[in-house]
Amino acid sequence: MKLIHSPLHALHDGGMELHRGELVPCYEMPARVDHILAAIARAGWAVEAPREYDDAVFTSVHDADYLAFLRGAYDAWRAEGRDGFMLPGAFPARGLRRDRVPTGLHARLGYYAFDAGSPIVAGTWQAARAAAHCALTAADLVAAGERSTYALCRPPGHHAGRGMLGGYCFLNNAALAAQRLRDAGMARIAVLDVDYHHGNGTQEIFWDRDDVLFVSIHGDPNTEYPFFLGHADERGAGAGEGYNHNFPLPRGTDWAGYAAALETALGHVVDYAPQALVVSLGVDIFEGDPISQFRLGAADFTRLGAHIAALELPTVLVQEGGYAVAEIGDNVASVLAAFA
Ligand code: Q9C
Ligand code: ZN
Repeated sequence: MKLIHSPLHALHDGGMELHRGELVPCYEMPARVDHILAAIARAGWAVEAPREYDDAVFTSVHDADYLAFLRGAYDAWRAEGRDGFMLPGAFPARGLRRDRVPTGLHARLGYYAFDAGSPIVAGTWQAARAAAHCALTAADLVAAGERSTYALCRPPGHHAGRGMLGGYCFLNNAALAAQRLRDAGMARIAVLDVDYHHGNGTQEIFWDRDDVLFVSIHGDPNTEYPFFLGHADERGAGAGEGYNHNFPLPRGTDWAGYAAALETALGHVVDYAPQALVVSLGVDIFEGDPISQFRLGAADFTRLGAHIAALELPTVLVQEGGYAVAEIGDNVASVLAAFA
């Protein structure tokens, strides 16, 4: 299996996030990657650099105006004499207009963001771009015949929608990988999202399509982030109806509860008979995760990897969340071991 990593991730070091009403240091920090790389080295696996892509490739899943905002946001912030990190404070919620993009920078930040937990800093665009390049490279390798690849993406991506950032995510790495596999001629792609948080961005992007199946197991959005998407009755629309499957599970779910949902979820993937699988691999389902509430132990990641690998599909694994920094490397490596 090939593993793709870019050191440019470190250019995104967010500072503070608003977490449950309190400003706290970002959980999504560069050290996460250091621990994953250390575990990869202990396993004796090599990492390689991503290929370069033109920014136009991002329009395959994102809106052009959103990309332009993201690319220029921090320069505009500097032009206003500011430094540090950018966080929004007001959003176009119900009753407010979303049919026009405001002109002011702070107004546009709120327009394109959906939470105050995803700071933009000077290097955010470059880091997000490099993460997306890792996912695209991992997809290109699988399209060229590689059985499985892993993209060590940071910042993560699955909360980013067509025109929306949030949940530490700016560019949707998994969606870009899935679309890349489609563009390489594979007719049907399945995305399996095992991150603790519902992959609202990926669901939105493929909502009305039958050529990309989205299956997600996650904390119940009644109480868990991102709160406003991820319920079981969300099945897709138009041509995409029946090609979206959500498995919200209660806080405290352990391997037994998780495995039951996983079996049904994997059944949907098998029934779809995809040419390739993209896995949004969040390891924040770990019992020690500081912002999540499932109870999977370290050994359960070996089981998770074995169940997914048993599909025997060409597979692109894309790193998403995981905030128990000391354990994140071992938990990721335990999943990858089934593919390596
Ligand atoms: N103000 C991923 O695991 N925390 N993202 C709440 C809201 C957001 C997690 C902040 C958690 C996002 C990729
Ligand atoms: Zn998550």
